[in-house]
Amino acid sequence: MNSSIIFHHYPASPFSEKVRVLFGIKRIPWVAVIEPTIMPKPELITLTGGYRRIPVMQIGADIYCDTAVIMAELERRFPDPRVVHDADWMVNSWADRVLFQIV
Ligand SMILES: N[C@@H](CCC(=O)N[C@@H](CS)C(=O)NCC(=O)O)C(=O)O
Repeated sequence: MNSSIIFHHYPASPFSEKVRVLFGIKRIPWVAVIEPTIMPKPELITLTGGYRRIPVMQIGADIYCDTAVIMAELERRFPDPRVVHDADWMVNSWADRVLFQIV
């Protein structure tokens, strides 16, 4: 069965923007659930089992937390065109953890 992608995010989330851009480049259809920007997030927490951050991707009964996990799954399911290459993961991690904190 081909379940649709439900993307839990909010418009101003920079982490979500990475995934929204990937959806666009790969022309992947998705639907949105707009989540609160700050706690409380009772529905999200219930869905994820405690993970509170945005974005979260839902495909059927599968829940993907963290943009690196989300992007890897999108590359696996939608390999054409390939956007994230092996060497990009290191840059992505550095940008998320080091550069993001500084800027
Ligand atoms: N490592 C996570 C970071 C996600 C993240 O920090 N998202 C922000 C919004 S852009 C958030 O939910 N912050 C609220 C919080 O930390 O409680 C990812 O790559 O998805």
